[in-house]
Amino acid sequence: MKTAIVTGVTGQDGAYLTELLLSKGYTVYGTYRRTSSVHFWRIEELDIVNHPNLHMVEFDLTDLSTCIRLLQASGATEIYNLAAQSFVGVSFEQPITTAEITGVGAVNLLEAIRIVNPKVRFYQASTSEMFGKVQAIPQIESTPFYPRSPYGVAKLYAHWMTINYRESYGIFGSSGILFNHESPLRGREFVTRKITDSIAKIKLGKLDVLELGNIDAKRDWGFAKDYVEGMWRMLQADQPDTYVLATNRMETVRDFVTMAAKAASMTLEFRGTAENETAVDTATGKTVVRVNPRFYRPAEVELLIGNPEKAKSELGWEPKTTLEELCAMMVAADLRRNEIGFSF
Ligand code: NDP
Ligand code: GDR
Repeated sequence: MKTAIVTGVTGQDGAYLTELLLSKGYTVYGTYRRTSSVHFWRIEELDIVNHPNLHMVEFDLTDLSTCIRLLQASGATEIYNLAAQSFVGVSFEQPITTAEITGVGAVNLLEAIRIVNPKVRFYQASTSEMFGKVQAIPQIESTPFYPRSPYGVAKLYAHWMTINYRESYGIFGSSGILFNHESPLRGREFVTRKITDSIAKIKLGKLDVLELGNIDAKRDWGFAKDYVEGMWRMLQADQPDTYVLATNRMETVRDFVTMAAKAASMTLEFRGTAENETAVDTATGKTVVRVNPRFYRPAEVELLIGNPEKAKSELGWEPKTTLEELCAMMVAADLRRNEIGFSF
């Protein structure tokens, strides 16, 4: 039976990937950061926190010695590097921390592999944010990069270092350029979950207004559980490579708000433009959504849409969940949580 390291097991993808690997019989070393309060809610929700084959280990990606010792102690043959400062908005406020974790952190793991066991297979969580100011529609593996945030720049460094270690040392380093993927386990700072959680609160009378930034932004949103399957497939392939995982469909943030409201049996009417735009609940006449420029970013990625044809033909990977299904699943989960006062 195989052993894998999943960095960032407390995050959305870490939780789903660990669930998948455990179901395949893997032993998993899931890494988390020491914090003053425990934050295992995702692996608790998936009911895997006490799984006998899951070993939770304290770890920080910025500490090379920890990376080396983790590789030595675990005997893992696969590493999925999902740990990152992953919030684009925060990366403008904390560019150096973001570079250290999201950029250099990946190289700590690559160095550990080079030192301890160059046969270990490595997955790097790259991102559509590397395309940034897009140079082609839809984006594919060969589309030129143009990152628009400190996060995107840090991820691009880690992406190229993964390719460089592949070419320089023959390390099996694969990079998944994943477009936005969401789920009921998404952090509430990201726009889809912010919307589904807020719509649930508005529906239950616990919130008056949802404030958002650029609702004209367009994204290609898929379901995280579908995407972790693609990560695993990349490390089972014969050769390391780079793959786009996406749905090839894009919608605006405004469309996602409308969809979430519909899933909560609400109909919204948008009025005004730009920073004066609002949405009214047609049943009550109340304003329930408002644009607040406070949430605008210094530089924005206006649109992203990916073509996952290469992953389909070479890995047999395809997204299975529609955006409507995903949105309804998230709204249902947030209605349930808010009814019982769940606050993560
Ligand atoms: P999350 O933000 O939910 O999870 C990030 C994880 O990284 C958390 O477990 C976090 O731990 C951990 N982490 C942060 N800093 C460190 C550190 N210094 N040392 C060790 N662990 C650390 O992200 P997602 O699950 O959504 O994404 C997983 C990966 O995929 C990330 O690298 C992200 O950038 C990338 N990605 C995500 C996409 C998406 O749409 N979700 C799309 C493309 C790429 P803690 O809980 O302690 O903060
Ligand atoms: P993103 O996701 O930046 O694409 O990064 P996010 O959900 O934060 O933003 C998506 C788009 O929505 C716009 N937006 C808002 N965003 C947030 N968070 N809050 C708001 O109130 C709001 N209003 C409008 C944003 O400006 C943006 O255009 C995510 C992360 O998971 C990254 O780690 C990952 O690499 C990329 O997806 C692919």
